[in-house]
Amino acid sequence: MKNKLGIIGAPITIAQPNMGVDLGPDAIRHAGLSDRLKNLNINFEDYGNVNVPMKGTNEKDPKTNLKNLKEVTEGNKSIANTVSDIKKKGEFPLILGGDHSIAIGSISELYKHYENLGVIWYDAHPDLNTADISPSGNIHGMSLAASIGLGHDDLVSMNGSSSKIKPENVVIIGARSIDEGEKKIINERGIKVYTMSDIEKYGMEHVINESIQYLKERTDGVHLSFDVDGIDPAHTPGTGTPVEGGPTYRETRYAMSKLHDSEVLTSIEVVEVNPLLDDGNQTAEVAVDMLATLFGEKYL
Ligand code: EXY
Ligand code: MN
Ligand code: MN
Ligand code: MN
Repeated sequence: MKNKLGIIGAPITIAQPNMGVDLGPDAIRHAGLSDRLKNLNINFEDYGNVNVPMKGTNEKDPKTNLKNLKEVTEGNKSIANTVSDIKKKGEFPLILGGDHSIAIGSISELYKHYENLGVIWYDAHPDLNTADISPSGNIHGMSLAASIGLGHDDLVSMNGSSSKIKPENVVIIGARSIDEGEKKIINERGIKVYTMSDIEKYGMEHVINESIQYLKERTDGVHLSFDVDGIDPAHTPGTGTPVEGGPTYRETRYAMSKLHDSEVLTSIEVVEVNPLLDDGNQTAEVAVDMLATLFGEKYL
């Protein structure tokens, strides 16, 4: 990897209802991220955790059908500002979540640095809900929608214009829990989705190679938004919305190794690690294995 890695923790927790996902950044650090990076001779600086609002409720605001909109928006603006500082230093952003709403803040800054920023969304869920179709009002299920310009204006127009990521520059991998409204958006907007059934049918090698090729042809940067619930919960049980029947640890690590070798990635975030729901610190340890692989660690 050419440039220095700039690491931040983004401990937003109130875009989803479980206690504990704010501990995700420190669980990942505790799982030995820095030692693995040092062993890879990666030059990095860890800037600690962004200060974000922690207090929220599990109540939907009847006016917006959203939970904690003001606080989630405020927290994501701080994340966007911190990502901007990292980009100004010419460093490679690595953002440790926190729930998946942090992608609203990270992408609202990252897109400014590219003509056509691509996004790989490794996740059991597409996170394409908006306030009027969401079954929960949890904003962590709306972060990709906001990034392609769909949803509440506070989320969509955060930190700049409303059209940040073009739908055709998105690839979702591992989806296996898709709400009706999200299916409609995927079809209407022509978003490329490899569901778990596609992975079973074609194999992970085909899926990741095709995804890399697809994005190489149409983008000048690629952001990896990695939700640990994208992996089968047998390997990453410490997360708030696990969905059975996901890609294995090995399939995922293989995909990460191909992403490393392709050198297409220009930023990475890892989200939804919740140590309070975990078996020991297993989920953060798996996240660190995936990050080490993304930065060049080889394995048998
Ligand atoms: N689709 C469901 C919702 O919108 O509430 C569940 C979303 C889970 C989102 C996690 C971050 O991936
Ligand atoms: Mn390398
Ligand atoms: Mn997600
Ligand atoms: Mn998910």
